[in-house]
Amino acid sequence: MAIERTLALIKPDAYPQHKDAVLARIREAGFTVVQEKEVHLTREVTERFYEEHRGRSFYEDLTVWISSKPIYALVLEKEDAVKEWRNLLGPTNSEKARAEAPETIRALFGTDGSKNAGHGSDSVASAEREILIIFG
Ligand code: YYY
Ligand code: MG
Repeated sequence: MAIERTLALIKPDAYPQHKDAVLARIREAGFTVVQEKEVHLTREVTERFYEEHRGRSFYEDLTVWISSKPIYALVLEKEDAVKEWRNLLGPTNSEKARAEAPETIRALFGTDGSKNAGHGSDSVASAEREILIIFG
């Protein structure tokens, strides 16, 4: 395992109201916060961010929603950060998370199968791409 960086987003259903709770979990898990900021993404940037999902049934709703209001973005660093952050988030579907992983961020703060409180990069390569989009 190696020291990695990953991109975390606190999505509109969890930001700002659950920011402090999410940050507490990030600290408890031993991540270093390398960069952080509130950001209101444009629709265009959001579409680029999620371009792997272009054409899927949920793409429109997802990109409209993420660009609808400010969110909170963080670059997290830790050994095995990509996998560790996704483990903290839990399953993509918040209902599934509540059933299978009730202590996870999506279980606690997510809304449903689409609105799920947080984002985590799925690989080191994705993390590099996503960090560049959000932080330049
Ligand atoms: O990486 P992760 O966020 O866990 O899931 P993705 O498969 O990359 O999907 C991105 C985003 O899209 C997900 O967080 C919620 C939403 N979504 C959805 O609304 N409906 C689906 N069937 C799958 C994903
Ligand atoms: Mg993904």
